[in-house]
This record gives sequence, structure tokens and C-alpha cells, in this order.
Amino acid sequence: MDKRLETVTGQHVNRRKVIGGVGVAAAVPVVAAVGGLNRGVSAKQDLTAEANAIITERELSPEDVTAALETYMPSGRMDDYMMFTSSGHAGMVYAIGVPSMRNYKSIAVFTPEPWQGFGFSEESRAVLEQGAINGKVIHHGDTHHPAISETDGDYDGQYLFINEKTHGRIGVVDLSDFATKQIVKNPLLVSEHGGCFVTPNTEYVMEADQYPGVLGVGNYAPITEYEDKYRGLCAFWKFDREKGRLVQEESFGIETPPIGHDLGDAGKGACEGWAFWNSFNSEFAIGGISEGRPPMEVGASQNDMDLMTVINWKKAEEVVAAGKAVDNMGFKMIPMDVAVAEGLMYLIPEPKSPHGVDVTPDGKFIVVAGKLDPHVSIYSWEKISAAIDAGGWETDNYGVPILDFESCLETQVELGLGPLHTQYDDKGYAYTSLFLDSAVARWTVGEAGNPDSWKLVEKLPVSYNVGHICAAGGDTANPSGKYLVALNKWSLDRFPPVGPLLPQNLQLVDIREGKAFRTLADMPLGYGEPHYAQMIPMDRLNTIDVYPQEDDRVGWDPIANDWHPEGIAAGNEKIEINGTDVTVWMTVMRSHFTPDTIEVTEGDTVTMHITNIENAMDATHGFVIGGQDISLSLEAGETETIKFVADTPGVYPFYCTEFCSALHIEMVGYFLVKPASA
Ligand code: RUQ
Ligand code: CUA
Repeated sequence: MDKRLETVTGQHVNRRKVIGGVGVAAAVPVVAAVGGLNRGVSAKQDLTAEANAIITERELSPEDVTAALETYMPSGRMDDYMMFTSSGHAGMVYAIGVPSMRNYKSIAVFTPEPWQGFGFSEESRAVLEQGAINGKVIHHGDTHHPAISETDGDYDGQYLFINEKTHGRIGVVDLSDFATKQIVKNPLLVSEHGGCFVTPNTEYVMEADQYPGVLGVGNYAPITEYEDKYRGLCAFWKFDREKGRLVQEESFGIETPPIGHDLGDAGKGACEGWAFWNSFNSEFAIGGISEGRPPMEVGASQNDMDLMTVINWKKAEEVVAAGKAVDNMGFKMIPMDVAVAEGLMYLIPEPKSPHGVDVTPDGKFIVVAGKLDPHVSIYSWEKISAAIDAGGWETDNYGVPILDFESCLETQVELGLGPLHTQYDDKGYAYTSLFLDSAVARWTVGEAGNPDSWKLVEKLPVSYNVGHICAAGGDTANPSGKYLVALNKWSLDRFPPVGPLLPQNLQLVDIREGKAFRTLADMPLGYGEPHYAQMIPMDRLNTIDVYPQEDDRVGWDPIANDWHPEGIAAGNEKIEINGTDVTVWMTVMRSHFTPDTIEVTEGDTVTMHITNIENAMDATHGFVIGGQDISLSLEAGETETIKFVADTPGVYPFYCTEFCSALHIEMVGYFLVKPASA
């Protein structure tokens, strides 16, 4: 853990405890008061009567009332969990409190965001530019699967990775300040869906294609050469935890047959060192409705079985170290024949276009959901490794070993229609989303050799068309199992009409011991389509309150995670004019900018390094200036840079956009652009 985390962690935890303590002590139970004539008791009696009147008037059932009590957060009380969800094509990550289901922050990752100033300063613009495609900076992204960094198979709360399907990119969010620090682009993949999943100690962040192509962005082959020239890729991005960055030079991918790798999971416990991805389209369908070929959805659903890809990443790491990978567009790639010869890759049949593949907390079983099959198929790691050791397998057209289905299968459980994704709790239950049934199934994770121990227990209807589900720690080695959130795709009759584009509906589900398995709350989410989410106990997050400051030093660059070379303390503000280049070193604090009058000449190139010299928590200042597409958010202690050409003469007030003090309106300055002719 770096220094700035350690210095602030103590304060943060203490503050939370104090607030929690006061809340508990001040709680007033609304119960019928018995006798007594003092004011306090009669106030309680009044409240009880009022509570009953509200219940009657709003026609609330006992279920409604108890659900409300389970999720209500008195002001100042902290949630138990933070859930990080993707946002689909809004290109962000949302941090939502559980059980209150309130969104505390939308974290800009692939999309510029003016409130956070993301993509407007030179520093954050450079992060977006890391994700440029052939030099073209992209201003959106399709986020799907967030992954919190793990230590020993449990979320450690330090980093969050999020994949981006449209362009095959990954964003790295630092959970010490909830800000995006890096975007990487896989040069071999045009798009990807099978990420992010982390190995148990975040050695690697995994990603894979969903739609195979010719590996390498820009490489071409006609679609009719699909089977010959198109390939899949299962990639492992090396994570440098000290630096908090993914390292392309130490990453690698494994070339695979062109089956569409859909979703994956890293092995843990019993199967640590291995990785699993399931697939659809073992038919190698290529669509072509207008050419008389079957549409993709039909072509890719012909076979009764598709194929799970099983990869030994620990061994693959050694193969790369031994120099057996090739360099493909700056990314190390283990060719398919090498992967087969070295025993790195195996395929296992799995029923019909499956979707999720989810390793049980102990790593003994791998659960594959059927999507077009009402069952989940449970594979035994013990059996899979025995089948690998035994050899004598068949191979596919590309020479990749296909293990025998029956020899790897532990059992199957029939759950209902459209099973997609599975999560686990601490009581031995698994939960699987049923898209077509609009339900979540709760079933028991049984034992090896005892088929009767695997059983559907109950199903809970959700509204509607549930995709992923997220249980607290539900994909880790130690799930905590209190809450589950169903991420529902459709919400048609749940909320007031808002036009034809409807919100997603996140539903909180109680999975606590001794409590009914039921929904507690709806959270319409009107700004993006969350796919997957992960939920971490709140006390595992160690966030900072302000950026680091020392007696003689102020001005932090959160992206470099270091002192900003142009950060300045009060008293060192200046304007330097060098021909047509004007450089300003500015400080901001309640409630002024220094300097507050800047005059340049039309056509000058202006660079401003702006430092927020506040050290109080929440003392954020904004900075906007008309006509230059600039909106900054300067958190306490932060320095940011903007650069623009003063291309239009005139008088431009610049002002603070955060209501920072009673004199916030007065927090203004003038930027004057003298006409060149004057
Ligand atoms: S999957 S459509 Cu996570 Cu169910 Cu992306
Ligand atoms: Cu600073 Cu408003």
C-alpha cells in the first residue's frame, strides 16, 4: 500500500465509526409506548400513530414496511457494501451503496465527464488518448464486467478493472480516489467481451474476444475464410500492483480456434493457475442474411454442444518466459500449435450456447449456465484434471484436445429457462439468473459423487429479464452472502413513463440467513445499462480524503500518482509571456483564483497549471471558461493543466462551478483576449 493510503486510512475508518456510533445511540425505536405522561413518551405515541396512518394511507403491506426498514439509511449512516457496476455503452462505472441502493459516484472511464473534469484537462485527456484506435481518440466505450483487485482470492479494495467491449480495451480505476488512471488497448482484438476477470492475486487481468476476427487490428481476410484465417484470443494482462498499471510488455495471449469466447473466470483454490472461458458458435457460423445464409442467431445455435476453453496460465507464463511466444503487433502471442504442444489449452463440450462460467468459492467445481438449455452443468475440477492427465482425447479441426464431456461432468441441475450467470454465498447456495423466466434461482452446491446434494431450492421472480446478478463477494473465495442484486434489463411497468428509452432496474434481494429470500428495493438506473457488478464490504475500501500535501509542497497529479511538476503553493503564482506562448501558474482556494485577471493577445497559445491549495475535505473547486470546451474539477491538493489557443477576442469570465462557499458566486476572474489588431 502506498504512503498516501496509509496516512489517511486511519482517519477515514475513525470518521466512519464515529458517525455509525452516533447513529446507533440516537436510534428511536417506533414502538407503542406503554403508559407515562412525559413529553418523550407521548411523542413516541404520536409517531406510532403516525406510522400506522402512513401504512394505512399508502396501503403498505407488512412486506413493504419491513423492506423499507431494511434499506432505509438515516442521514449520516453508512452502507454495509459498495457495489461497482458497469454502465454499458455509457462508458462508466457506478459506485452504489448497498442496502440503500444509492449511487454515490459515477466514475468516468472511457467517456469524458464534465463534473469530474475527466477528458478536459491535459492529464486526463492523455488517459483517454491511451485508448485511441489508429490514432483516433474515442469518446465512448461499452463497459461490461468490473473486476475488483484480489489478494488470496478475495477483493482487496485497491483497484478496479473494467473491460470495454466495442474496442477491446481495459480501464484501470484506482479505488483510493475512485479515478481512472489508465486505459489499455489490446492490439490483437478489435472488440472483446470475456473480461475483466482477475487471477486470485491479481497477477493478471483476463480478457478474450467474443467475436473472432483476424488477430491484429487492421488485418483483413474475407468472411468466407473464417475457419482458416479468423481466430480467438484469450489474453492475460500483467498487473504491476506497485505502480497500479497494466504492463503490455509482460502480458500475453493464447491464439485459439475461432469459437466466440463469451465469458470467463479465473480458477482459484483447487484449480488456481487455470482459467476458463465458455463459448458459443462452435458451428463457425458467419451470418449473411442477404447472401442466403442463415442469420448468426440461427447459424450459431445448431450444435447441441459448444466448447469451454480451459487454459493453464501458470504454465503459459513459463512458455512465454522460455521465449516460445511470438510478437504480434507488440503483444506476445502463444500460437495455437505451441499452446497444444505445451499442454496449455483444452476444450470441453458444454451444452448449447452457454453463457456464464463461474468457479465455486473452493475451486472444486465450474458451473456453466445453459442459456438455451434449462440446466446448469457442473464440472468437477478433479475429473477435468484426471481427464487431462489420462490423455487419449479427441481433437478438433485445429488439433486442440477435446476432453470427454461425461468424464468431466459432475452433474446437472435443472433450474428454468435461460440460465445465465451464477454467484455464490457463504451458506452453500448458488444463485443463477434466469433471463427468460425473469427469476433468480437459489440452489445448493453439493458434493462430489452425490448427485442428490445438488438441488434447486427456490426461485424468486424479478422485474424483468435479469442479466447478471451480483452477490456480496459472490465470485470470490469467501462470499459474504448478505445481499444480492439482480441487474434487470427491462423495467416496462415498474416506473413512471419517461419516453421510449426506459431505465434499467436493479433489484436488491435479501439472501441473509433466517430471512425470506425476497426483493427489498428497486433502483431504476437512468444513465446507462449495467451489465455485471461486484460488491465489496465498505470497510475494505481505503479511500483518501484529500490529495497529499506537505508543509512546503502542494500540487498532486492523481494520474501520475506523484507531485505535479507544475504544482505551486500560495505566493508562487505567476504569468510568463514568451512570444505568443502564455503560461499561467494559478492557485485556487475559497473563494478566489490567483491571478484573477489574465490578459493575452488573440492567437496566443495559453497553458494554465491550476493548483487547488485547499487541504480541507470536500473543498473542491471547478474551473470553466466559455468557448474553449474546458470544465475542470480540482480536488483539494490537485494540480491540472489546460491548454488552448485564445482564438477569439473578447472578455471571458472564468468561474468556479462547485458551490464551495458563501462567496462561491464571487469566485470569478477575467480572461481578456485583446484583438490582434488592437
Ligand atoms: S454478458 S451482454 Cu456479461 Cu451476460 Cu455482456
Ligand atoms: Cu470555488 Cu465555488
